[in-house]
Parts: sequence; structure tokens; C-alpha cells
Amino acid sequence: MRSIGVKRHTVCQVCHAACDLVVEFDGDVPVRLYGDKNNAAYRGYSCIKGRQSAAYATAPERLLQSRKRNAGGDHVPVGSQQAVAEIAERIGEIVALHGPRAVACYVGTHGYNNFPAHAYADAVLAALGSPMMFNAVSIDQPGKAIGLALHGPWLAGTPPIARWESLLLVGTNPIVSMNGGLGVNPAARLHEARKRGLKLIVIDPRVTEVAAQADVHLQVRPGEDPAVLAGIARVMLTEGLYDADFVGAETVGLAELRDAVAPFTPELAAARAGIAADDLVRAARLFASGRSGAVSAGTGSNMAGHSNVTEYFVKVLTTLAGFWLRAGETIGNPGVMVNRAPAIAASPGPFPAIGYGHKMRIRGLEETPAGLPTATLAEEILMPGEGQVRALLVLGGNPMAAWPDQEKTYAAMRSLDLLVCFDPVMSATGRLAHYVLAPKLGLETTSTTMHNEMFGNFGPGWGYEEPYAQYSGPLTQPPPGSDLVEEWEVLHSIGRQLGLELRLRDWSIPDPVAARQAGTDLDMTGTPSADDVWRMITRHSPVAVDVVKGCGESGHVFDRPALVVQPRPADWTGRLDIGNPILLAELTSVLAERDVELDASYPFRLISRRLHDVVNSCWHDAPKIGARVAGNGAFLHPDDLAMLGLQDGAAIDIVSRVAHVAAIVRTDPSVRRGCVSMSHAWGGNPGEDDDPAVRGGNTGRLVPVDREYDAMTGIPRMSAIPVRLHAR
Ligand SMILES: Nc1nc2c(c(=O)[nH]1)N[C@H]1C(S)=C(S)[C@@H](COP(=O)(O)OP(=O)(O)OC[C@H]3O[C@@H](n4cnc5c(=O)[nH]c(N)nc54)[C@H](O)[C@@H]3O)O[C@H]1N2
Ligand SMILES: Nc1nc2c(c(=O)[nH]1)N[C@H]1C(S)=C(S)[C@@H](COP(=O)(O)OP(=O)(O)OC[C@H]3O[C@@H](n4cnc5c(=O)[nH]c(N)nc54)[C@H](O)[C@@H]3O)O[C@H]1N2
Ligand code: SF4
Ligand SMILES: [Mo]
Repeated sequence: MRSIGVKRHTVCQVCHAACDLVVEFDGDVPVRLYGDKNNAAYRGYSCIKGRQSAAYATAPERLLQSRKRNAGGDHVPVGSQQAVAEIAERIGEIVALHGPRAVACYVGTHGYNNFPAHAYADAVLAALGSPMMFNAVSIDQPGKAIGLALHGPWLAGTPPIARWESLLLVGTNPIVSMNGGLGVNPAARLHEARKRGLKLIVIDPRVTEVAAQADVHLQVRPGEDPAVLAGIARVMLTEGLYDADFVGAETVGLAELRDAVAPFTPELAAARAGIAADDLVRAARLFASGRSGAVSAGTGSNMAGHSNVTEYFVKVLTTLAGFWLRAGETIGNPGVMVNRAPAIAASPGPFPAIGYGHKMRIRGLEETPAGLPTATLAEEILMPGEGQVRALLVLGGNPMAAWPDQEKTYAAMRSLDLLVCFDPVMSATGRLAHYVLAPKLGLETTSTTMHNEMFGNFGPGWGYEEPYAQYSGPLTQPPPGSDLVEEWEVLHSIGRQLGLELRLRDWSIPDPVAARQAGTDLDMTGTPSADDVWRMITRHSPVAVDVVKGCGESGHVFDRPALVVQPRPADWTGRLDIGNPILLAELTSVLAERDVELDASYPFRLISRRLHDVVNSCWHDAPKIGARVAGNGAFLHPDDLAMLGLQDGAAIDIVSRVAHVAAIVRTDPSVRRGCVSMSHAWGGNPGEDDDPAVRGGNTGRLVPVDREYDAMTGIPRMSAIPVRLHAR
């Protein structure tokens, strides 16, 4: 019999949702992880990925030492101190020879959520004088930032889920992905809301976990969200189903909006999307029938083209329905670790989406509120000339698996003078790197809920509705004999060795410029402790991080007074803009697009999706996980399989206009006919064994970066990709 000892708590760091996990120990060994039923925000929620997170630490593929590529091309163990010294020296040489822009950093999903490391990476690049700080947002949901900028934020925010009477989800499946829309523990929140009478409308080519519960599911042809959302707006406007008082008082651009959506009759929008016009009208009426509610879109809509228009209409529909908090209403979460916008029922108005930031050398693209366009980085590396990127630091990301245009990425990664990955395994990118720095994992480090609280700024159903936070120190020691580093420590050492003066941003301040200004100048004569770093990056938090820590290591709802929304001051000039000329012109351009009729040589559309058991390219082979996700299935409707003469389990080639990948087909009646539903971030590097039953196909390989890309953010078409299928 096993003696179960202490129960501790940690913030799960496997995805952004930051669940509170109970960790049961047998001696020093964590033996069981599960959600905490007493946790007020998550109420016992956890998923297999988190419950297996202790097993990742002892997984066979985990690196216990950093690796360095030797002259023969093999990766051999290297001491972390030696690796840091060599990397710093190399960066110094590259900057001296080619200037600071030659050094770039890409912050992937496991860097984006790691605020100490993210703050340090920002600081190192800034101190070097390099503007080349990239992250995954511009290949994820970049339309969110653009739509928000051009519509303008509503300072008071959105009503709490408990009050929603209607919810429109567009190309997102939060029950599986934890994407915004339903808050933390989304399945429970949806269940309760449905019991209360919430009307759910889902727009998705697949009968997803959320679509299966919808009152109206528009099972659309992919790539047609702009037309469908414009069609819904038109129904609301023509039938008078909008909040005329709110729109009259708080917006500009109604006439322009009316004109732009006029052509999108239910018949036209429905024909484009391959749905019934009556269903579209029903969806619009049901959505508008709620006195309170929300709209949220996800990666599907952001990857299928015209993402800025789609996300703009997410805001426009919210505004037409009047689904914003008003004066006198309350905001349940005044912020714990992150500051929120002032509680005023007003908008400061739109702000610029382009024309203020760093310019790329590629396709005229530039910095936007979604960050630098990551879809240009491979070419920034490959294209000779002044400013060419020669060194890349990859923080918790995997460009070879996740970036679009895998062949181009492959050429770029191999041409770098210095490629450094911070990664616990030899990822596809790591296999091409000069150095792979092996980090400590979740249970071995301090973890907090700060990133998820910050995501509360992304839109309704993100972050926490309660003043909730958690701070858990390290619970386990790294495996004996290992030489592991925290990412921020490495970046600190690199900064020290290069003689840089680092300033850490304050993550409690959402605006990045203000966050840097309010940051802390580091004392570079020594190395801070992890607690010190957390203190610095939470310097202006509403509740001091030591107070959060002092509440114990489990999640806690703080006794903070709710905010009462104040009326807009009389002289306030900002208004929401529902008639942005650039995006409405882009909507009009959709009318002229011919690809509603599928190109006969590419009759299928490959659409993106998430798998329940893995996050992106992470831990596909871990114990228990590997057995559950055998390869990267290509899910097709059974009638399409029959038409192609294929059986479930058959090996196929998926051919796009630029490349092909192998996959195993899976029969799935929930997928719309004509679609292939397949996850990203699988597969090896070009030339590596790509047995589809093992590694699975890499959908990014099918995507060119330089065709059908977004003119502002550069995101190429990563869903609704035209393809054809052949038996292998
Ligand atoms: N075709 C297509 N392409 C897509 C998408 C799609 O839907 N379709 N989705 C896009 C989206 S939304 C995103 S966010 C990007 C993701 O892009 P990336 O962030 O570049 O890819 P990930 O696979 O998330 O990379 C995570 C890496 O972090 C490593 N890792 C795991 N745990 C840790 C840790 O604790 N510390 C550190 N340092 N590293 C860790 C993993 O081994 C892995 O190599 O991909 C995008 N690409
Ligand atoms: N389990 C798990 N959770 C994850 C991840 C994971 O890999 N696994 N990844 C994490 C990351 S990095 C992110 S960004 C989030 C993303 O979170 P979500 O955006 O919710 O991602 P998905 O679950 O893929 O949902 C996208 C949906 O869009 C649909 N879709 C595809 N094309 C179109 C289209 O043209 N129009 C419409 N309307 N729908 C379309 C797909 O069928 C799919 O159901 O999830 C995060 N959480
Ligand atoms: S949903 Fe995300 S944070 Fe929660 S247990 Fe699963 S992997 Fe961890
Ligand atoms: Mo993502």
C-alpha cells in the first residue's frame, strides 16, 4: 500500500488556463494531480494534460541537460553556464558585425505565459537596441487586436457570464481549447448558463463540443465569417433589433455600417456560407433577443482570411446589441495582480492599427497592435541586406512545427548564425538549433495566475470574473543529476555578460509602453531571486504579490470591493467606431471574391482544430498522452470518405497549391462535407521520416506565407486552405 502524504497546490502551466491543481505526494514524488473542488473559480476543473504534467518531468524525452550542436552536427550535452557564456559571446559578435536588428526573439506559447521570462526577453532585446521581438499572436488571433483598435475599447467592459442571455461563438471551441468565451471551467459555466436559459449560437464548419449544445448551429463553409457576421448585422439593422439608444449615444459610423452591410442579404450571406438563409435570420434574431450577452471568435475565424473584418464585427455586433456594462452596474473583479481600465461607461475611441511601429523589410508589413508579423520572420532571416536577422532566440515556441510555410522556415532556421531554443525536449526546431537550453518545468518553478488574469483584457469570457489569484512556489526538485535553468535566469546571465542595463517591464500594467516606463532597472551586479523577479514584474499590482503569496499556495478569491461603473463625464469626446472605412472597404471586397466556388482542382478545405489531449506541439509522446493521440488524424465526413473510396485509417496525401503532407484519415460525421479537419504543430522537419501514423502531417507546410495574407498583420490563410486528397 502506498502511503499518501502531503497535498500541495500548483498553478498548471501546461496551457494558458492556469487551473489550480492539487498535487498529492508520496514522499517527494508527486503521484496524483487533480482539480480542486473547493476552488471558487475552477470548481474542480482540470484536464488530462494538466493531470499528466508531473509525468512530463520524468518523461523519457525530457532533456536533463542543455545541448549544443557540435562540428559534426550532433547535439551533445553542454553545461548550462558554458552554453550561456558561448551564446552571449556569439550575440555580442553578431551585434558588433551586423547591428542589433540582426538579433531577433520569438516568444512562443510557453514563453508568452511565462511572465518572468517574457519580461526578461523584452528587456534583453530592448537593451541590445533590437526591435525584433516576435510572438505567436500574429499567427494566432491577430484580428482581435486590430478589431479592438479600430472599433475602440469600452472601458467598463462586458457583463458577467451569469447575466448573459445570448452568446455567439465564432470559430472557437472553448470547452476543449479554454479559449475565451466561457471563462474558466467553461463546460460547467455553459451548462449552468444553458439551464438558466442562455441562447447559444455557434458558427463552425464542425459540430464541435460547443456546437452540439447550440440553439442554432450555423455549420458554415469555412472562410465566410465576414459575410455571415455582416449578414447578422444587416438583419439586426433592418429589423430594428439593435440598441438604438446606445448606438446613438456611444458610436459613430452607423450610416457607413448600414451601407456596407446592405449587400449582405440573408440570401447572399447564406449562399456564400452554404447554409439556409432562414437559419441565419433565426441566429440573428436569437442573438439580438438577449438583454445581455457576448460574442467571441477564435482561431478558426482568425486563420481563414479577413480576420480583422471578422473580429471587428465581433465588436460591432456587441455594440449593436448593447452588450457593454453601463453606468451604475458593477464589475466583480477590480483586478488582483493586473490593473484594469477605469470603470467608466465610455470609450476613449479607436486607436491606430498601423503607421506607428517598426517596419519589416518584407511585403511592406509592419508592427501592429498584434505585434510584429511573425509570418515575415523566416524571410527576414533569409533575405540578405542591411538588418538581416542572423540570430534567433526561441522562447517556449516551435517555429518548425507551428509557423506557416514550413519549407521556408526550414531554410531560415538552417541559415542562421545562431539559433537558441529554450525547450524541455529536442523539438523539431531544437533539432536544427545551435543550442537547446533545458528549462525547469511547472512544478519545479513558481507559478501564478497573472497571465490568465491579463487575458481578461482580450474580450468577454477570458480571465477571471472574481478577484481571483494564485501564487505557488516550487513543489519539486529537478531530477537528480540534471542541470536545468529557468529561462529568465539565462537571459539575466546573457545580459550580465554583455554588460547590458536591463529594465524589466511591469506586467500589472496592460499597456506595453506604460509597462516598460513603470518597470524596474535591474541591479546587474548580482542575480535576483525568483521572488524578487515576481515582485518587480508586479510592482504596481492592485494587490501586492507578497500578499497573494501570503494567502497560501491554493487559488484565492480576494476580498476586494466590486467597482461601480461611473457615467461618462460630460466633456468626454471618445466614441466607439462602427464605421471604420478600411475594414468596411475590406468587407465590400469580399463580394468580389470568387473563391466561393471552390477551385475544382482543390475541392476540399483544410480547417484548423485543437485536440483535447495535447497543446500544439507539446508532449505528444509523454506517458499516457502518447497512447491517446496516435498521429494527427485528418477528420472527414463519412460521405466524403465514401466518395473518395477511402476507409477510416487509410493513408492519404493532402496536396495544397504549394506542398503536400501525409495523413491518416478518420471518419467523423461532425465535419462539414468538403472539409478536412486537422490539427497543427505535428510532423517532423522536411526530410525527416514522416510516417503519418507516428508523427502526423504538418499542416503549416501546406500554407504559403506570401499569398492570401492579411495586409496588416501578415497572417496567411491557415484555415480554409484549398487542398485535394489522394490515397497513398
Ligand atoms: N496551420 C496552423 N498553424 C498554426 C495554428 C493552426 O491552428 N493551424 N495555430 C497557431 C497558434 S494559435 C499558435 S499559438 C502557434 C504556436 O506556436 P509555438 O508557440 O511556436 O508552438 P508550440 O507548439 O506551442 O511550441 C511550444 C514549445 O514549447 C515547448 N515547451 C513545453 N513546455 C515548456 C516549458 O515549460 N518551458 C519551455 N521553455 N518550453 C516548453 C514545447 O516542447 C514546444 O517546443 O501555432 C500556430 N500555427
Ligand atoms: N486542448 C488544447 N487546448 C488548446 C490548444 C491545443 O492545442 N489543445 N491550443 C491553445 C492555443 S495556442 C489557442 S490559440 C487556443 C485556440 O482556441 P480555439 O480558437 O477555440 O481553437 P479550436 O478549438 O481549434 O477552435 C477553432 C474552431 O474553428 C473552426 N473553424 C475552422 N475554420 C473556420 C472558419 O473559417 N470559420 C469558422 N466559423 N470556424 C472555423 C474549427 O472547426 C474549430 O472548431 O487553444 C488553446 N488551447
Ligand atoms: S486546461 Fe490547461 S491549465 Fe487547466 S489543467 Fe488542462 S492544461 Fe492545465
Ligand atoms: Mo495560439
